[in-house]
Amino acid sequence: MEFYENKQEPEKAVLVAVDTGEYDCDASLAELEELAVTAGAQVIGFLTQKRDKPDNALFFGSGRLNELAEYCENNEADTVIVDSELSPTQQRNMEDAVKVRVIDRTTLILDIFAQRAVSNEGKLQVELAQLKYNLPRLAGQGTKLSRLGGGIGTRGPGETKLESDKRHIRRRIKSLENELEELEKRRNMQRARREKDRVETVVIVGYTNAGKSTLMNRLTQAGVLVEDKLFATLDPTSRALVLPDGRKVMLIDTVGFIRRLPHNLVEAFKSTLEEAVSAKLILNVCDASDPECGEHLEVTEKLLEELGCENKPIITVFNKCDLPCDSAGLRVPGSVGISALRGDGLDTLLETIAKTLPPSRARVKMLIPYSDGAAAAALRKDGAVFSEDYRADGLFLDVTADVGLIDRYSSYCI
Ligand SMILES: Nc1nc2c(ncn2[C@@H]2O[C@H](COP(=O)(O)OP(=O)(O)OP(=O)(O)O)[C@@H](O)[C@H]2O)c(=O)[nH]1
Ligand SMILES: [Mg+2]
Repeated sequence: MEFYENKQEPEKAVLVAVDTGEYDCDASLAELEELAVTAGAQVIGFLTQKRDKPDNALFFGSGRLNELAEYCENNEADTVIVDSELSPTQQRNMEDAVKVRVIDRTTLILDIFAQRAVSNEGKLQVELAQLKYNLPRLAGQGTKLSRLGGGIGTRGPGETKLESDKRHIRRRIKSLENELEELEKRRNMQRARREKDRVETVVIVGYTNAGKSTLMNRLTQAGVLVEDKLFATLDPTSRALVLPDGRKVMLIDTVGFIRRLPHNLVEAFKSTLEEAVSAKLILNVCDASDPECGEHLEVTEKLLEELGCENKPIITVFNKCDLPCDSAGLRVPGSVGISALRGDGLDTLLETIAKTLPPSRARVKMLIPYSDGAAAAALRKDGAVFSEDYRADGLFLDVTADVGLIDRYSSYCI
C-alpha cells in the first residue's frame, strides 16, 4: 500500500509546452499549474518553445531539450509535466534526456481523478481510463525510471499498483468493463423509475471550479464537498428541489469539464455523464470572474454536443458575480447572473428554471367536495383518471394531470 503514499516533500515539477499558436499557451499553462498543484506538486519552473508542432521524437527541439535537462539537474526537479498528450516515443526520449519522470497532461488529470474517486463506480471508471491510457505506453517501460516508485501518474484506485503486465491489464480492463456495465444497468433502472414517477431532472454542468457544488448546496443543502481545487466532484449527487411554481424536480451535480479532457475519461465517465443527457434542463455554470470564462463556456457546450445534448434547453449561469467580472462581451440570451456563495440572484434563477422547464404532469390523489363540480369536470376532461370513488365526504380521484391544473386545485390533494 505504501506505493500510493505521498512523499513527505512535494514533488518538484517543471511545466513545459510547445506554443503552436493553436490556443493561448500561457492560459493553458496557468491551468496546468493549477492541475499540478491540485495533484500535490510544487511547480518550480516553466519552459516553452515556439514551434509549428511538437517534434515527433523529442517533443522539443534538441537544443531546448538539453536546456530542460540542465534546468532539471540544477534545480533538483523530480518531474516534468508536459501540457499536451505525449506519444510513447516522445515520453521515452524525453525521460532519457532529462533523467527525471516525464508525464503528460492526460496522465496528470487521470492522477487527480484517481486521488479523488470516492464511489465504487467512480473508482472503477478512473482505473479503466488509466489502464486504457497506459496499455499502449508500456512498451519499453520497466526501465529504471518507471521503477522509481510513487508520484504523480502512478497512483490508481485499483487494489494493486498500476500494472505493468500487458496480459494482466487486458484481463483487468475486460472485467472492469463488465462491472461498469452492471452498474450502468442499475443506473438506467433508477432513471427509468424516476421517469415513470415523472420526476423531472435538472442537471448542473460546467467547467471545473465554476461553483457547481456551491450552487447545489445553496439550493438543496446537499452538503457536497466544495473546494477551491480542480475536480472536487467526481460522483453525481442528486437532491429534490422545489421550484417557485410548486413543481418538484431532481437537481443533479456532476463532474466538471476541462479543455482537452482526456478522451478515455469521457468514455469511462459516459454513464455518469448520461445524467446530463437524460435531464430535462441543463444549467451551464461558469465562473464569470475568470478571464477565460468565454472559452470555458465553449468547452462545456462542445462536450455537451458530443454527448448529444444540443437540443435540450440550457440556461447559462454566470456565477461568482460578487467578484469583479469582465464578461461584458459574453451576452448570452436567457442567462442569469448569480453568486452561489452569497446567494444573490437565486430567486431569478429558480424562476428562470421554472419558466424554461417544459410543463410536466404529475399523479395525485384528491378528495373533491361535491360542491365543486367544476374541479371534478376539469380533472376528468384534461387528466387521466386511474380510479374514482364516491365517498361520504367527496369525490376521490387518483389522477394524472398537468401540474398547473393540479396546482389550481392543490387544496384538494391528499
Ligand atoms: N467568490 C465566489 N466564490 C465562489 C462562488 N461560488 C463558488 N465559489 C468558490 O469557488 C470554488 C469552487 O467551488 P465548487 O462549488 O467546489 O466548484 P465546482 O464547480 O463544484 O468544482 P469541481 O467539482 O471541482 O468541478 C470554491 O472555493 C467556492 O467557494 C461565488 O459565487 N463567489
Ligand atoms: Mg463540484
